[in-house]
Amino acid sequence: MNAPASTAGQATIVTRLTAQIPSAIATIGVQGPRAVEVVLAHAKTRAKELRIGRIHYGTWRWAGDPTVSGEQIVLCRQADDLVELHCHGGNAVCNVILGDLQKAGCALVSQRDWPSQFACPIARAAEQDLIQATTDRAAAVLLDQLCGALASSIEQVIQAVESGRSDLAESQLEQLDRWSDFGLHLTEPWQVVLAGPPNVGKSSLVNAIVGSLRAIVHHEPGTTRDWLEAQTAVDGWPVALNDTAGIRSSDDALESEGVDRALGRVRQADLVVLVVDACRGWTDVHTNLIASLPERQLLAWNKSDLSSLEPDGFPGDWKPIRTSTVGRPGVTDLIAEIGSQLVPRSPPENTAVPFRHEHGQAVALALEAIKSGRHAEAVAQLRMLLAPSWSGKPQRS
Ligand SMILES: Nc1nc2c(ncn2[C@@H]2O[C@H](COP(=O)(O)OP(=O)(O)OP(=O)(O)O)[C@@H](O)[C@H]2O)c(=O)[nH]1
Ligand SMILES: [Mg+2]
Repeated sequence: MNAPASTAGQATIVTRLTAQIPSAIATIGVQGPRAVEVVLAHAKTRAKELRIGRIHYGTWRWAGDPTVSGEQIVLCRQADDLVELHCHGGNAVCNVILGDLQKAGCALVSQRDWPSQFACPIARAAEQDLIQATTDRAAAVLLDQLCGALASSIEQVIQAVESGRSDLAESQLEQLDRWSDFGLHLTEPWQVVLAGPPNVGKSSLVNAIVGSLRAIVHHEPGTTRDWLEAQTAVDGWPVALNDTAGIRSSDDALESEGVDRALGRVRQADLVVLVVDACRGWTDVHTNLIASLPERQLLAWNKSDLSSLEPDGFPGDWKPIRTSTVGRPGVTDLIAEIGSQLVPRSPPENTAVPFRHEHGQAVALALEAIKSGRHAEAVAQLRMLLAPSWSGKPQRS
């Protein structure tokens, strides 16, 4: 029978504090009146008690079979009612330990519901997003927000409005607004899509950029059927590279579905790399694709090892990048160009960056209000971002 979740009316809660992805090490937090008791019921350590601030090495005995030699763990009691448990970071290991703690009566909560030491909702959000950050550069920007860059900038805007300096407030808000799109991509990678006719080398380029044989490459046109996403980093920023089916009309229902999906990816992309086979040159497929391209677009003149002809025959003012996946010439240039299109200017240290939809939305609404002279409304929008009880939804008045 499960033990009661609390001896004092308060639940003992458990969560995985590190990202929910396979990693070398994971940290599990247990907090509440029974935290020490439930951990010690499974943890085998030399110590008879867990002293606050001391590190204890031990093993975790599985509830399923206590005779199986357990998982190595490190325990650290942070407070009377808070224990951190460090273990190997595979999902299977974490899930077993979390399951054992639930069976012992702990309530499993999400990271969002884990008590934070920060009262400011912006710092709390940054703390949560920092856990999910997949690159050092994204983490550094989120750490700046955790340390108060965005919150203090919002306070400055409020001060400027309240002291009658609405011009200053407007320019500060415009400055913040410029980083809103960038900020969203710190945890939601930029979507880069490679598109073009069959056999031009889209899958080969994806593999060359990510540095592994992620996508199937074959000399037969029509190899890639569904789209495929590969997570990577470009210039230190998180990017999802999307390989797509070669675009052509086909009687094959499966291939047509793949083409429709490819066009869907193109329409949703942050940046599209249009791929041309240097031996075949620009085609009608490329011309037809132009109307669906987002603002950010690049032209890869691929298989340049097979043709020495200068790129030609395309409309507009494209600046094609000659690439070859044989020996990779040009691939480095393509990666650099993707990086500079996505993030033309990196934020200097301590830049205030709205990093959640609700931040960007509140900044945009406050800017709109300031521009129309509705100063009180602008202040209300911004104050909501700083209110400890804020639910995360800006209100339009
Ligand atoms: N010589 C040369 N061959 C290339 C290059 N890039 C791709 N290839 C070859 O071209 C063929 C097609 O490559 P893929 O990467 O499968 O082309 P794709 O555009 O993904 O093709 P679909 O999936 O059919 O749309 C394969 O035989 C590749 O080895 C290149 O830069 N140079
Ligand atoms: Mg392919």
